[in-house]
Amino acid sequence: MDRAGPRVPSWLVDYSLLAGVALAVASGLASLVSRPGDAWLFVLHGGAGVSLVAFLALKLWRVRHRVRAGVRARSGRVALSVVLSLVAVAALATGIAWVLGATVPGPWTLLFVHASLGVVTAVVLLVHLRDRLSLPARADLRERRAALSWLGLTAAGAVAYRVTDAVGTERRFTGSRERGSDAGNRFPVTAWVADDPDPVDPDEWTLTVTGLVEREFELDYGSVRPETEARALLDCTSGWYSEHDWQGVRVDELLDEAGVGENAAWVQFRSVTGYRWSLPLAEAREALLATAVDGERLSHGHGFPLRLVAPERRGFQWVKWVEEVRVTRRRDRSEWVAINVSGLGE
Ligand SMILES: Nc1nc2c(c(=O)[nH]1)N[C@H]1C(S)=C(S)[C@@H](COP(=O)(O)O)O[C@H]1N2
Ligand SMILES: [Mo]
Repeated sequence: MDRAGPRVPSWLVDYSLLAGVALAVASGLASLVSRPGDAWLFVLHGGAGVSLVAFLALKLWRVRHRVRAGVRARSGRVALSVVLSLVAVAALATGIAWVLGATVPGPWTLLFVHASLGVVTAVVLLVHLRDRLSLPARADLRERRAALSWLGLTAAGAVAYRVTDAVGTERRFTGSRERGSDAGNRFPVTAWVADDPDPVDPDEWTLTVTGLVEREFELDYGSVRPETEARALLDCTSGWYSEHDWQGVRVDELLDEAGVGENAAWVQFRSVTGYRWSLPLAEAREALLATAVDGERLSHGHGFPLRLVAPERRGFQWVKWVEEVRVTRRRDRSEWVAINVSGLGE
């Protein structure tokens, strides 16, 4: 085995890589549903990512001869390892580039590309791992110099993380950059996956309040009274945020008019497209169904005639083109599917 560089035994490098990828992927996925108290998730994610750079560099350096031999012998296992290295390096590079302020042309943000590569890395790693990880020999564990080298590598990762964080462009703790705040409808229009309905005709549209309520009712566009204003920040998981004054009707008022039933615990907001999301009852009461932003009527792209404003929730939960408010007893798990398939095949 090549012993150049830090004296960390190779099994410890492997376990560190495994732990780093597991942490990075878990914190990355969890960050998609993050709330304001979750800043630590992003620190963990960045720290795991940057530490991976050091361990991955060491590993690739040590296996370089084996890889070269494997490529010459056309080994399938080595081919998989090469693919794994490429996607892992690409995932790390796109993540760091995003923090440093880079962008890519095309329909996807660099942050989205990074997240996709991260998920692919985890999947390829699982395949790569079948028959590879071996348990460490006892003697290895007692080697003090190895432990110190390991700490050194990890610390180098932490320092590198602080540096990239400090030189990066201005971002929220979620990594998102500001776009079009306080400028009415002039902020990005985004679909979670494929939702792109035809404009909703306000003369044919109604809002229904239904489910576990005493008096189900239906409003037409003219009967929606946008008398409340709320300042709230929309933070899309694709990497931008925008803060506005939203005008609309408080969900609270609609629920009081309908009379919430005894076992009610959730309120679901359903789009004309089938896209839907629920908030716990108490939180839903505080939410707004907006007809306007910064005093401008909502544009079609932003959800006209009515969109949910769910402060402190990530953007994908701010359902657009809402036509139904449904009070329920249990969380509807199918909404996780609905957000991913609505609009597909249209
Ligand atoms: N019906 C519906 N609502 C939706 C989406 C969608 O695809 N369909 N996308 C969500 C996502 S991912 C975000 S970030 C915000 C974006 O709102 P905007 O397009 O007004 O900026 O809307 C959310 N509401
Ligand atoms: Mo989003």
